[in-house]
Amino acid sequence: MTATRTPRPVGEGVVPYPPEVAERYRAAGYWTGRTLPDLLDEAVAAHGERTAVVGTGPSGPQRWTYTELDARARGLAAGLVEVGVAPGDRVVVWLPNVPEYLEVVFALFRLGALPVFALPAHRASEIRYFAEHAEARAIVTVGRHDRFDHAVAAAEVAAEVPSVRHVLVAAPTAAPDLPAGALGLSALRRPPPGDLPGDGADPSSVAFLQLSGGTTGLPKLIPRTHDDYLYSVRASADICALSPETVYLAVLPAAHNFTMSSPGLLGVVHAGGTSVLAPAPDPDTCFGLIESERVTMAAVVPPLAAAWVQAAPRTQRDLTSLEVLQVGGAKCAPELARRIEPALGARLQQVFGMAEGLVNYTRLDDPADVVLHTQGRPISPDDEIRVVDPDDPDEREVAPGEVGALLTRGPYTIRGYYRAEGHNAGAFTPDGFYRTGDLVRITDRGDVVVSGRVKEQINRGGEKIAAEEVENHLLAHPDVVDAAIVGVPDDFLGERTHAYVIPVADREPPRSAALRRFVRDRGVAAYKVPDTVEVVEAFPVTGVGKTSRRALRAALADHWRAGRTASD
Ligand code: OOB
Repeated sequence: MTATRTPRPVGEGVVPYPPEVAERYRAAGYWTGRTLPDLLDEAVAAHGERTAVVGTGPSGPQRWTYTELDARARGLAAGLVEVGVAPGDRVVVWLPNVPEYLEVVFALFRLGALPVFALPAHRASEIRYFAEHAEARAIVTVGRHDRFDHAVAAAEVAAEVPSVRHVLVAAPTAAPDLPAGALGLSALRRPPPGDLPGDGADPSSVAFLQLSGGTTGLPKLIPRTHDDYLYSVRASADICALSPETVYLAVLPAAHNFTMSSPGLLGVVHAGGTSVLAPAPDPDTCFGLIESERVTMAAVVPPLAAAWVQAAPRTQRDLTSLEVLQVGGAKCAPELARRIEPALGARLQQVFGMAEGLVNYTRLDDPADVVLHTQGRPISPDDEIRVVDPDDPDEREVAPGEVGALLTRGPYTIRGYYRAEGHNAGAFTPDGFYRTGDLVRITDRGDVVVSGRVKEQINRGGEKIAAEEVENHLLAHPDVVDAAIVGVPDDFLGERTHAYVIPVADREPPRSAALRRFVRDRGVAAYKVPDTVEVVEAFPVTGVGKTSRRALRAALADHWRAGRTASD
């Protein structure tokens, strides 16, 4: 590992809520002055002997009560302190859905370190960027998972990023097969101590950095405070009627905002229920867990909901415990929405949220029409919503019920991305509204209907892809002079990616398979590799492209559609 230097404190890159606004949120009772470690303390006090988490980790199946989870988190926190992880340090958490995820995250909260959340699908290029941007002290990951050795990739990143001192691996206790310099988590577990440095954390401070889908070349990090996040967790748990009887199946990656807090794993901790971590999202795995753990609630993206609906009639598994299926992350088509309850015997709840803050839910007692055709309404009476004309430089509001761009501000929506001053100037209005990039209309009842997007992002079945990021990877190829990524309709995913690539003149043009492999080999998440690549001599549209990338992408998307219609 290269020489380390002292990372700057996290607060430096954070846009705070204006003091008078913060005061208002406190006075309204949204911000209660509690912290994420307090959340676990409260669960231990009220529900200590209830099962907190069930799942299969590197050391096999696990089932921990709240008391056990807390003891493990405290013990691990003590070990982390010993190796030098200190309050304020950032730690990249790159874990699949294993029970150790909750142990690690609460250990970091306990010692006042900040998780930087990564998705299991991320690869070295994303992890390197998060570690660099957050000046992370450590990376916590697993060994081989999903045919990929995360620990080896993490060790490579650690060798390149000066701030990173440790690679910590949730590995089998008996046979930890670790790259040089990495430490197994089991070697760090100590008897749980009493006090830990994070126990007295400032509730208005940043608790962790969450990941954004991204609209530009590099993904942004989202600083969330204890106060704002816990408000969204408590209010979500209430809206979704969580109780100690709730058994929540975490199907999507645990670190995603949907799985973590809508109401997700943390909502379950608040309610004293049980979280079951699904090792894979397929119907076989999940139906088996629904039956064996008597799961009452799960959260999925639309393509998974469709796969479950399709598999349900043939399953031998008993799914009768499932009461609610949350669907979100991408638009749930009404045709799919209608099939959920008949196929799965569970009520549908639509969730339209974003890691930056705002989350909307259809309510459990909403009429069928609202649940099928809208994405629900915001959590908080103080979520401010403006629907504005996307083409109006003054961002004037559209007439009630008309489609426009959604701007929002509220008690759990950030005021700026982390260390992103330039980007923030465009992503937020001067008075602190977040420009979501979503096109919506608001119904008479006040429910939100998502109808499209103005941001340069592709929503591939809930996985967000910034066109520019993928274009930059293609442009790194020596035989490529230009590239444009567009989203094209896909029956299963809603949308998939298509790349138009212009090769260097007078050379053998690269093949599409080779270009896809090139992007993958640069160490990016597989979902970002273009689904199809078309090598073209020039962009097959004229009169655009010189003005803006945005106009070019739009014209190319039209061109793709026109080609389909002509040949169908
Ligand atoms: C969730 O969070 P992110 O940060 O991965 O993505 C946010 C974006 C939204 O701005 C919107 O473009 C899209 O994902 N989106 C939806 C949607 N839910 C999210 N578009 C249409 N319909 C929906 N129901 O995706 C997320 C965070 C918390 C809870 C749920 C989802």
